[in-house]
Amino acid sequence: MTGERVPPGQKVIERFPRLDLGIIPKFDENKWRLRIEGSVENPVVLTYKEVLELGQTTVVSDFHCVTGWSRLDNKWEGILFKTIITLVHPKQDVKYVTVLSGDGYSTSLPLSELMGEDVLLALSLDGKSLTAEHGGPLRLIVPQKYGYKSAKWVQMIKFTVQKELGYWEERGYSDTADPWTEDRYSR
Ligand SMILES: Nc1nc2c(c(=O)[nH]1)N[C@H]1C(S)=C(S)[C@@H](COP(=O)(O)O)O[C@H]1N2
Ligand SMILES: [Mo]
Repeated sequence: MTGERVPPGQKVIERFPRLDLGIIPKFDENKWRLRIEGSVENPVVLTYKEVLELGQTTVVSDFHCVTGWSRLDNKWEGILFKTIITLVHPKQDVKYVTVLSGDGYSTSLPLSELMGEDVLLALSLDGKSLTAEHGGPLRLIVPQKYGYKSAKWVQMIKFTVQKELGYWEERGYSDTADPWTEDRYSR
């Protein structure tokens, strides 16, 4: 497997497919809020404007959906997840983060796996603001995991001590979701 660009069982596609539950939350720039709460010293509620002011980074990464397609070299622009840590100061015993979306979707990850330099709260893709179909205005991007960890339409980020299973993880998909070991289903 050394040197392989694409994980086992994946097929590279050019166009970016859309995959979700079929509900696209309405985005009203004035009413939209990002809530960051849970076991933190300093919970915050940010407006869209405040999110734009957090400072942005560009990361080029590959995206692997558990259903078998991969899209390579996606140029995401957004806020490094790490930045959120300095904003809210998670308490000492925090181990996980649950991300909740406007369509009722959720996913969760160990805090340690969100600290990578390629984990973003993305605002744009390939030079354009994220379209509603792809999770605009704000989505999570975790390139090292199957796509179902990359929650679209993020509205709340919750720091937790105990693991909370996400939408697909509750329905039999792997909670660790590592594309390189074809870690697709929970065992
Ligand atoms: N809010 C939300 N995020 C979601 C999903 C969803 O149904 N709702 N589907 C996930 C899955 S399974 C994949 S593969 C990617 C697809 O992202 P795309 O529609 O931008 O291609 O979004 C993920 N994030
Ligand atoms: Mo997916």
